[in-house]
Amino acid sequence: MGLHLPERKRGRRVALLGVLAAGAALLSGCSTDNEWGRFAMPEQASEQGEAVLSLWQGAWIAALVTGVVVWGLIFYAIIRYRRRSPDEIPVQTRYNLPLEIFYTIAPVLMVIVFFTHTVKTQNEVLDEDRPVDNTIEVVGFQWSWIFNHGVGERTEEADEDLTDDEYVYDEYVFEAGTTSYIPTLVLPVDQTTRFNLRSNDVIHNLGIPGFGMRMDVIPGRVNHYSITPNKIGEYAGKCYELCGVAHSRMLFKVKVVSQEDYAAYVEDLAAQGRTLEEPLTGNAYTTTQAGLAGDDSEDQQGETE
Ligand SMILES: [Cu+2]
Repeated sequence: MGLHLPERKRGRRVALLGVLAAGAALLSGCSTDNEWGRFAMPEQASEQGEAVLSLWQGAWIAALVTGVVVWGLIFYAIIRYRRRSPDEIPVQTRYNLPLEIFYTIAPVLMVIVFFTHTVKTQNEVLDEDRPVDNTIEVVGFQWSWIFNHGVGERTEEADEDLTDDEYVYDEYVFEAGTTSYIPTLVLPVDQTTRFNLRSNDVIHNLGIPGFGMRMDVIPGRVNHYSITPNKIGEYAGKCYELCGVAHSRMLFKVKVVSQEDYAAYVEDLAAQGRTLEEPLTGNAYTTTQAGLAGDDSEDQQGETE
């Protein structure tokens, strides 16, 4: 080891104080009301999104404090130990056990802290025991979305091992998009809505930045997550998994409305005759509803598989 330590402790103390002051300034400027305080994450409109935002902010603050310490030490060493004469040879130091122990333990501690907070937030966001008020059967297909809102009697609770043909409501009303029509996902405020995610073709990903959530939509299995929106408003959503030539058109609008407006919306869909006993799936939709039957993308898909 060619390390040499500062000879005077005073300089180190000054550097440490500077780091603490910078950290304190950062923390005090951290608010969720502005983009800087959110570290560029969009404003969050759900309970789950707020948990994700806190993790994001904490991770940034920890990383910045670490960065300030490292940058501070680098510049301190550059200036304090610069070469002063052409023939100067620095003090040659071998081994520094306390320092070596420190820089082994410190990164391990950092990893433990990041890991613990990530797992904690993940468990909170993906909590299976949170009571579900509504279920929406989501189908991602090349290249849009279908949202089947469960209505009528709820026969059972969807469990963790949801299978592909298990539906908990006896009726569904649907909103469906096409590559040229962007569908709207309407959600009631302050209620927990569970998304059961299905795909008939390739992997898609249902993501809503305003809720801080996204999840893969994988053919042959049912992924799911729940969201409790807590702010009425309009948000954007899209497919986050490159899924084919019109992937970029897999957009959808998200509208969080009052519970009364949500009930009215669902009734309106029913009044339009968009009621089915089983949720509309991508295949049924592409062949019967959207007039995409002539689209040869399905055939190409079949050939490449
Ligand atoms: Cu997609």
